[in-house]
Amino acid sequence: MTKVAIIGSGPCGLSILRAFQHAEEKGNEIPEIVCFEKQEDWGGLWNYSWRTGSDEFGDTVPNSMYRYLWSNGPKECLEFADYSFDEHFKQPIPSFPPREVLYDYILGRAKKANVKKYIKFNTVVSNAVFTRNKFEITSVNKKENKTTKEDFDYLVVATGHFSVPYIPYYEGMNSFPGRILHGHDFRDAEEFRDKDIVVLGSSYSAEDIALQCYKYGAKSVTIGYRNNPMGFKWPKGMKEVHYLDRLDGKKAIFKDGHEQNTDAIILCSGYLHHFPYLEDALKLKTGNRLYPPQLYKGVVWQDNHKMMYLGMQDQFHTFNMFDCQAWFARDVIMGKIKMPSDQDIEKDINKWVLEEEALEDPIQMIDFQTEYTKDLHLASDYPEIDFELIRKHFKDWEHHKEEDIMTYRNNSFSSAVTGTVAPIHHTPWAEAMDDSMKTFMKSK
Ligand code: FAD
Ligand code: NA7
Repeated sequence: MTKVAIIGSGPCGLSILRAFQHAEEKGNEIPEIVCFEKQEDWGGLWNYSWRTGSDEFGDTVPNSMYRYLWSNGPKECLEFADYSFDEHFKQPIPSFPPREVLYDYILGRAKKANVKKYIKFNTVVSNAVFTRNKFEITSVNKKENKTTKEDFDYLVVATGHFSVPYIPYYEGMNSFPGRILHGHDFRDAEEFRDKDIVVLGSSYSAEDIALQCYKYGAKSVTIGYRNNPMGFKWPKGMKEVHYLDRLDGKKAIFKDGHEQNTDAIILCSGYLHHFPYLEDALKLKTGNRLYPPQLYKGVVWQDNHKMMYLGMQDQFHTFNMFDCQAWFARDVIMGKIKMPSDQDIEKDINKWVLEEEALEDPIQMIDFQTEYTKDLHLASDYPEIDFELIRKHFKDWEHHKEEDIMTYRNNSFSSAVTGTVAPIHHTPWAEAMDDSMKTFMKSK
């Protein structure tokens, strides 16, 4: 029987487990599946942990999410086509839920599909090579400290790419008298109450961590961008300046001459696509971009069609795009989708990469990733979902953020799966200090 190894049981790993179960539900015989998960539980980044650095077994902690994290896009843009928010929560809920609520939703589908039986928890893949036409996977059961080698016919890499921080160096860091951390290790904004902080970066982490610190009482928040400022209308107490030049004692000195005394520096300088367990011939080497090269349809490894990567793109679309990728990967593995010639694969990849490289602004990026997702959606039996409505929602969301970065999360969107219009949350985001599911679900 064909054997498939899946590495990771975050949203992407769970998508492909559900994809296989969906095929089985429809009467198809599915391959033998083993999903390796290094954490104790499933859900990937959404499975919050207070830990940073390494865990009790000496393994690196993958978690990058923090307390008080609320969805940074409308939930209607990421809804599963086969498992709506209405089905899960049995009542309409607002458009921007906190992490715990989305975690519950992700797990709801996985539980319904009964896919936990495929997952080996606390088991880290330490090596993967392709030899004798098989993937030889070495894994370590961390609890038992036991190493196992097993052969598989297919390999699906679903280990995410927001877990290994990129940490730049600036002059003066060694003698800085405060705390320096990367967003990956940021857990609780309360730590920075009444403090002056500097945040470096100009993407989603910089935006949200800066806002978190402001919301939970930081004295001042100074954001240093490298190339382009985010340019939002920041509230009083927050400002955006150009790039850090150096630190001098407590003083952060920026390229535009601006100086700011600071208690802490939070590096929101992005993450590395880091696959230390993969042999070189299988390893995707890319930065965070919307169309990493060498992946046919953003999924199948160009040099070995028995290997798939899920979720390796920079992300506007998330869960339902992961699903479209997972359904596609499943059908390649089950022989329902035939791979074209090497030449056609090369042509297809180049077409997307060239288009991606010409993108100039977020609106074009949203269009690009929507087209990509729609293209994949057509290729499989992933259920009906209105990606045109999702495209529109993403653009409205961008405009809401430009209008007011403090209030964009108070807006309501409609479901591309059920049509349900989200209620407005009982408390505006800027005043909602309690991110628990219990408080969020209260209607008043
Ligand atoms: P992950 O969620 O990272 O899961 C990967 C899994 O692989 C983990 O469980 C990990 O333990 C496991 N793993 C890794 N290496 C190994 C190994 N060698 N062996 C075994 N197991 C391994 N998306 C949204 O849609 N909305 C948001 O609001 C949002 N906020 C975000 C905030 C932050 C701070 C970050 C970092 C990301 C955010 N994202 C958000 C994007 C997020 O990447 C996706 O939602 C999603 O978690 C990606 O799923 P994944 O399965 O690809 O990766
Ligand atoms: P991103 O989106 O990959 O962005 C990385 C940011 O880091 C980006 O603004 C970069 O600036 C900046 N960067 C990179 N190197 C440096 C240095 N040396 N100094 C200062 N700034 C630097 O990662 P995020 O963590 O923001 O987002 C990842 C996910 O988390 C995302 O999906 C969200 O949903 C949450 P540049 O723009 O290149 O000038």
